[in-house]
Amino acid sequence: MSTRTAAQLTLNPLGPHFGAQVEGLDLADAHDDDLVAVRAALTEKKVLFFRGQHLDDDGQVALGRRLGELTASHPVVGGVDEAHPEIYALDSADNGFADVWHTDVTFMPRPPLGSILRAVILPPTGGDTSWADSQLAYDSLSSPVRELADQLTAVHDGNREFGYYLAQRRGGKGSVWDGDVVTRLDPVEHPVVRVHPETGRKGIFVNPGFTSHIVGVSEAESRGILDLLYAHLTKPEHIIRHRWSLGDIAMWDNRSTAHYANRDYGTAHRVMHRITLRGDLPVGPTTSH
Ligand SMILES: O=C(O)CCC(=O)C(=O)O
Ligand SMILES: [Fe+2]
Repeated sequence: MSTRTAAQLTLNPLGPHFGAQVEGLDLADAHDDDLVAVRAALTEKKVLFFRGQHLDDDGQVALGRRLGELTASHPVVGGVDEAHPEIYALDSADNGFADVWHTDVTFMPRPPLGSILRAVILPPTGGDTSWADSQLAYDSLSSPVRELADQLTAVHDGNREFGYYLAQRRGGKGSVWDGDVVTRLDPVEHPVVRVHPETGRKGIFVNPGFTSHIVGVSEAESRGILDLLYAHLTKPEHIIRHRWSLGDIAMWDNRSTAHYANRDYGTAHRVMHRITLRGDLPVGPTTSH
């Protein structure tokens, strides 16, 4: 059953807990009120889909600017072209894959608040993207494990995925991120459980893409704890999966989700364009200010 919010957005839920398709909204021609409602729905539903859209690169950037402050395309990967330094292209012909569960850019002190992804070229079959609800996953852990996770801090390290790119393709000079040119990917620490800055809900905030280890425990303990959290985060009950069509836009709250793009389309070509909204410093249950 679809529901109408105050600002007249029609949301079709994609599962019992999270994910919704927004019906009847042309993102290229949305009113300010509609976008306020989209922003609220994003926090509540965590992943939103808009079908049959007509956005090009300029339109995607313009939409992003109306929803928040855009970051550079990526801390170390350049924009899709000179005119669009905000657009991160994932192109299968240029090794652009995301077939590891991750939350975007958690290897920086301030990971993006959210991401907006547009299908540009799609394979005939395959290439679905899945999202996991990290708050639902946290809530369904047993309470002793929640209490353990609440106290932990993890290191996130972008060198594993992007160190080579910064050195080889950017000559050691990355993008401007939070006001500084990125020249090194120093590992950063984040709480293992993130308290959502808008709702106060807690979610698992480690991911196999970028988290290297847990602070203050043995290597074996770190591996065991992370494996437990990853297996739990990615249980089918915590996931929605999207089969892409051209014209689709996906938007996700990067503070409460992780995602994965299937690499199951052989040598077919797949290109996606992403922009990201600037986020804040992750806060944990025990973070003191
Ligand atoms: O290619 C996709 O579907 C998702 C890629 C990805 O991880 C991203 O855009 O952040
Ligand atoms: Fe991603």
